[in-house]
Amino acid sequence: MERTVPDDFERMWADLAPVGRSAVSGGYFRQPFTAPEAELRGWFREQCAARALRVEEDAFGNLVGWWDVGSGPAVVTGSHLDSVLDGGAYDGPLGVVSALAAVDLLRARGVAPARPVGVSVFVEEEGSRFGLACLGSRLATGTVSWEVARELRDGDGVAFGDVVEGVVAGGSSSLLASVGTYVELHVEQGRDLVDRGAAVGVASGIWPHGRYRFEFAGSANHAGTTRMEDRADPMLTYAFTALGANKQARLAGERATFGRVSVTPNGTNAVPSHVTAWLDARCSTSESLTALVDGITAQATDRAGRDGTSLTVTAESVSPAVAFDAALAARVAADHEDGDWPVIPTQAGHDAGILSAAGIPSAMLFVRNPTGVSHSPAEHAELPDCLVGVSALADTLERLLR
Ligand code: HGY
Ligand code: MN
Ligand code: MN
Repeated sequence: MERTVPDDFERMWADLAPVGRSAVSGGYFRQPFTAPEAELRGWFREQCAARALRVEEDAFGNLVGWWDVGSGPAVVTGSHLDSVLDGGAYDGPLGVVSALAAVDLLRARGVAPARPVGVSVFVEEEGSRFGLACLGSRLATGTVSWEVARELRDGDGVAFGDVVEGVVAGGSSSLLASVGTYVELHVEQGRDLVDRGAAVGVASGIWPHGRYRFEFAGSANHAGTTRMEDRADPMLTYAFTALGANKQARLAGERATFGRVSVTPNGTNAVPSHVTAWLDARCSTSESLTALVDGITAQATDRAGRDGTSLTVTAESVSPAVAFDAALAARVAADHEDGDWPVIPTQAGHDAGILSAAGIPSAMLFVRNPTGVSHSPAEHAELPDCLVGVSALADTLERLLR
């Protein structure tokens, strides 16, 4: 039976729908090197085999399915298959499924690429298990070293190095050596395209952003017998800090979030001894990011002084602003039947940003998200928009492969 492109997209989407899905929330738990993620990687290999794409895996588990045609620098497109904890279906997989469907569409159009084409899957884009976002692409570009990455630990203390070495031998990567241009299609994580009435858009750049570990230390004590004035309660310092961060970000027109917290000993009837919380901060400029994090830290330190607690702040990762190749973005966005596609910035991090910063000309396509909700089970894109995205990606590849 001949498979049509919409059919293939829907079939692939249906293949992925149950993998790693929580029966409770309907969200996805697809952390790297867990069973659901392994199933997705197996599925990707099958899809490549069905299309006669040669699969190459690097030492870190990053995958590229190669369509070995033409010569010279390759055009690679793809995204990631891992999710945040209780994430949506689209963040990552939409880019991988669309890339496979776009290869089908190019072949159906009879396009003979002048250059090799690759479909990529990068590992641990979300940093939901080992803490560092875009870990696979950082390793593949040499942005982070194996020596640093192998020591990153998940919540159970398992080291990335041990997990990866269980899958493939750790080491270096030459996966991207032949890549001339990278294109990542992604569900939009805001409502810009909704507001503009456009099904697809092109990325101009990524806001600078970072993850910061705030460790508050106090004194454990009895919740009943310890007088309120005798406590050194790190929970209070943390609570004040979370409220202060929100207020400072709102006043500055920037973004600050405490979305993860760990309490020791985490007992109902004890004043805690330690609270560790992670700040995710994102700003329009590097200067404003530094100012915001400094401001939040100063306010928290002052409060710790008054609470009799102490605070240590560690920047776990800071990603500078990404300005995607403007000429490439313009080339991708211009002169379509429906006019020019909008070129818009994003506050979300992406592997394409890592590759761009590493000197690989990169572009991103966004597909409209009706509510803008992302990193949540409610994340969504309508099927007709997804199919417009596949066709937009195929058009983009055609332009780049000429
Ligand atoms: O967190 C982020 O911005 C991304 O989705 N990894
Ligand atoms: Mn994400
Ligand atoms: Mn993503």
